[in-house]
Amino acid sequence: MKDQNEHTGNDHNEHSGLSRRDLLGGTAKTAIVAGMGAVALSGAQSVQAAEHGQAFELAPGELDEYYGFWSSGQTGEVRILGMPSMRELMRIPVFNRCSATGWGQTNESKKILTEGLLPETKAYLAAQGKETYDNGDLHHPHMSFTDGTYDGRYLFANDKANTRVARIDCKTMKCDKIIEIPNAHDIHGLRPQKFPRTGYVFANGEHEAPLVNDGKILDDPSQYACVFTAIDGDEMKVAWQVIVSGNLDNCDADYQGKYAFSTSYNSEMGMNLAEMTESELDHVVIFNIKRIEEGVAAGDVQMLNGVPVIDGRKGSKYTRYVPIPNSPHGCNTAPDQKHVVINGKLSPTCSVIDVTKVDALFDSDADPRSCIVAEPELGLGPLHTAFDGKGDAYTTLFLDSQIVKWNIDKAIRAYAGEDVDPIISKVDVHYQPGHNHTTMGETKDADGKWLVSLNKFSKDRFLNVGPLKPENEQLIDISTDEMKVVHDGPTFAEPHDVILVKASIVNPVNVWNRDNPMFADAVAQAKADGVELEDAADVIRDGNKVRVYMYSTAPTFSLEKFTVKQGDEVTVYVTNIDDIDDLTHGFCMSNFGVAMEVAPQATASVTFIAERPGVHWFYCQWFCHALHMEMRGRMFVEPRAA
Ligand code: RUQ
Ligand code: CUA
Repeated sequence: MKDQNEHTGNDHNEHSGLSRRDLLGGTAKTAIVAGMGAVALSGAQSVQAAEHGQAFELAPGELDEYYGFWSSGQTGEVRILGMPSMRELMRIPVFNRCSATGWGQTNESKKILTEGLLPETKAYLAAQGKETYDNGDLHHPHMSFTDGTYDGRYLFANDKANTRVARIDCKTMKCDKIIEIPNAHDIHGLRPQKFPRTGYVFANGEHEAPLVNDGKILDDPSQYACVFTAIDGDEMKVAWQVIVSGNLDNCDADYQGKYAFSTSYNSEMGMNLAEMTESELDHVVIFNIKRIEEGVAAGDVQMLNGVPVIDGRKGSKYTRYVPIPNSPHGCNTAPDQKHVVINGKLSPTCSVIDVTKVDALFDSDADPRSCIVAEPELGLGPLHTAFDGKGDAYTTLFLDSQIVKWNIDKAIRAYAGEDVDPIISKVDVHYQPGHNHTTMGETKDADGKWLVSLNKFSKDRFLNVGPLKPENEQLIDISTDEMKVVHDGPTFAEPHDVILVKASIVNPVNVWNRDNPMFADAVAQAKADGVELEDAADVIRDGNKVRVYMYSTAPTFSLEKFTVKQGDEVTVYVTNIDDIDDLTHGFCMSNFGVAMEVAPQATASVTFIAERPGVHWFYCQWFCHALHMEMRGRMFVEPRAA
């Protein structure tokens, strides 16, 4: 780890000599100029910025050019930001519990949160008096692909905390499926297949554990395994799994539909820090998708928890292990459809795999390292790499708090012995970047306009809000060789990863389609009860179960009161018959801990035990009308006979 400072000092930094405040001043001017055109210029620097910079601030009412789909790490949700303005547009609850929408409480969301859980997980949760988990750790949101670019159908995301994978329907921007992955532990890296389409969603189990984890093995790591999973993204079912040597961190797929790649930072299968970082080399596992499919079809599997599992450990015909310097992390396929960049983390290098050289690893006994065509030294702590579609790569340097821009072709020539420097420029970010992402950067349509750096620390960058600081995501103009940080965006835990998708690809609906499977159970129950949901004002008693059906239309509920008995299990179904854009109602049963969103043309339902006698107001909790306060009604709970 000698010469790392060669490129990490100020020699590549255009801003050297300026303080952070000076930089901010310049940034603010750039923003004003970019937003207003060439008026009110206040110095040479601003003129230049106006000529060369791209506008990122939008005037009121203007729409963004891209959707940004953000993960939120341990918050467990997905956030939608407009890009490049970086205005937060929406939050999509996924693995978390949401007070506003009732996610985790409505019957519709509970079905999604529980139906994909394994039987032993349900039993564990039942012992806690719970039906599902309340937390998740959502790292990697990625959109479905067709022919190497985003297709606007779905977003997929992992839950590292509780080993789940979720899908979001991009028509409604709601989570529509969650499955728990058997045999694996703590899903981390997740990527959809890019070609011919998604297809498979690849998911890495990060933490190794005994393959049959029944409490008989602790201190025999030779019986520990990590499992790679291919999920059928259309069905949201596990298609097959592969046991690997070492652990699994991040992954990506190629543009040919032949291979998937996963980094392993613990090839040693160490159980503590010293053991995990012991060897000089870890590896990338390359999965041969066709061979694995053939192996599964031929029955070369063991069935574990109903899933065909292939043995892909070292020496197997299904995988290859490419040695990579100590503890690689990010794994990013370039839009040139040919190169995969493996980020060094503990090594100051990135290793570039040429996918056209991978066939030889499987078809002959070629040296696994023969697919590596470049290994540029970039700086300290390379974690993730983004691309501009013009042959350049942008790698986050966690320890240096910088982004380094480098040229893939030059790195390949330097590796071959030519005297060229692949590094184009570096820019300081604030501070300690993890992921970064460019506009359309993980597709073949990368357009090289914007880069977002997701920084784990903000330190002194914002007003102090106490010991827990926000994180900081920065917008960087990459339309010229000199990268320019143009905006700081503080966020709550944790802006882990993001994708930036051209707005024209994403076409959500404005109101729910009444056929949406989200509330199909409610529709079926109403039918069985002889109730017309869109015209309902009914109370159906079924033993001690009571089903209350009402519709909402601003500013009234169709029932102004209803009566139940103490101890009844009450389910309230609300159908919002308003079909105007943006006319969401809510249903909140006060002092019952019950609240939910009911968007236009949706049905939502919630179940509770009416254990409190007396009069209880329910009210609309979404400001919908001038008479929104008046949008309320009463539930009367008759006391149990003494
Ligand atoms: S990993 S900071 Cu969870 Cu995305 Cu690299
Ligand atoms: Cu309906 Cu407020």
